[in-house]
Amino acid sequence: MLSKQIFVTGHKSPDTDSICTSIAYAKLQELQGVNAIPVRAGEINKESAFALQYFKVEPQPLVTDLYVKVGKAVRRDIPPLPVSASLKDAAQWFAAYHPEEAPVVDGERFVGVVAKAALADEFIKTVTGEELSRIKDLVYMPETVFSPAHNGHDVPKEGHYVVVDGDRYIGMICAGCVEKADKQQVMLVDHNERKQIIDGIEEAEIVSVVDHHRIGGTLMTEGPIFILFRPVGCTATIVTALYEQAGIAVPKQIAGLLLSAIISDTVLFRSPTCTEEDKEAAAKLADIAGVDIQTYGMEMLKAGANVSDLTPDQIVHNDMKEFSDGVHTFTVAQVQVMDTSDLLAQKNELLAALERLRASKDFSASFLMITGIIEEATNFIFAGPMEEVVAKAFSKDVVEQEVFLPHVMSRKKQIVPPLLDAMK
Ligand SMILES: [Mn+2]
Repeated sequence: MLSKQIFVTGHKSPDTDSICTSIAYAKLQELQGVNAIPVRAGEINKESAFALQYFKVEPQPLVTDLYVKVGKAVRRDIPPLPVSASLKDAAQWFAAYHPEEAPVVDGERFVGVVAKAALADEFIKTVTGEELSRIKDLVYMPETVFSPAHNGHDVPKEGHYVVVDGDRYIGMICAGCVEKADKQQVMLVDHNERKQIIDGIEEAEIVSVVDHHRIGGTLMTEGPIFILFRPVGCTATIVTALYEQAGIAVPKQIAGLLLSAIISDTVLFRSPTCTEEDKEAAAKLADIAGVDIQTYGMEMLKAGANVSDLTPDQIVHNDMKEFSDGVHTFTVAQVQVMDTSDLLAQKNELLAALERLRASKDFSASFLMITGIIEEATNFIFAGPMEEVVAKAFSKDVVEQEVFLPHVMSRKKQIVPPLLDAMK
């Protein structure tokens, strides 16, 4: 029998590293006999879409949360009563099963429930000599039914409830059934901060983390897990090394994806996060994939840098990550473009969109990095009362909610640490 399927996922608002490296890491697991599949915690951006298309790889399925679903916990061993059942059949049903209400079907179709109390009344009638009801006279629609897609944690603590798919009876659910259900196992790549992990992770089981970011917040697990953090420019570089370590040749398409991730995260080796190992891995991967790094790299970055059809609201959500120091919760989004002038021309609209984003979840601030790939610099704009923090973080005067930061391209290395430091 196949072991339980494990998900491999990157962070919310996935970037090319999260999309491509989760596919590559799931493939490595699969080649080692582990039943793993890649999933994604959000929409695929243009750059990642370009890479997937170029190397002819299907995008992985979207999984927006890992809450235990009713469909996974439903008891299918509780049969329904046919509407033609006798009172005796119903009595036997209640003798065999615990619920206070028995589900009733007409053929495949769920038609309602009959209550144990109503049945008891019928047996009183047998003593008083009144005419007995038939099951169909006792059936009523319950107030609460669940579908397989419902979240299990919504099932009330007491009682059993009918689960229907459309009007078809599936089984019954109880809070205890949900607790006993198998947890989805998940391998995280390219992130570890609580706020960036797919929703519902508290009802799932993290089995490994492979990452190249700061350790942020409280990642707690029930058992010991595999963890690999390395300060390199891209998770793909770590995964490339894991293929080598396992003595497994990187498949051609996978090499293309891993290369794309490295190009993306290091902005074609321009980012200060880029290490020699990233460059070496990229050279090897380009060889396997059969592409020229510079030519392919610029083509891919350009595909991602085309933000001309995005609205200001979409731009301020682009590649957005949420951070918290326990007091302040804030977001930092980033757009990387060949030329920043078009975006800077709509700065007022972007600031208004940032304020909408900030107010929507009452964030302390919402930041946007407008990064010029050719210029190798970032215009950093924000909404929220953070003038002093930003001025202190970057030793710059804030002018109209903006600072210009030459040589700054990396959120993780050049933006988030000084911000967190200045917030102390
Ligand atoms: Mn990354």
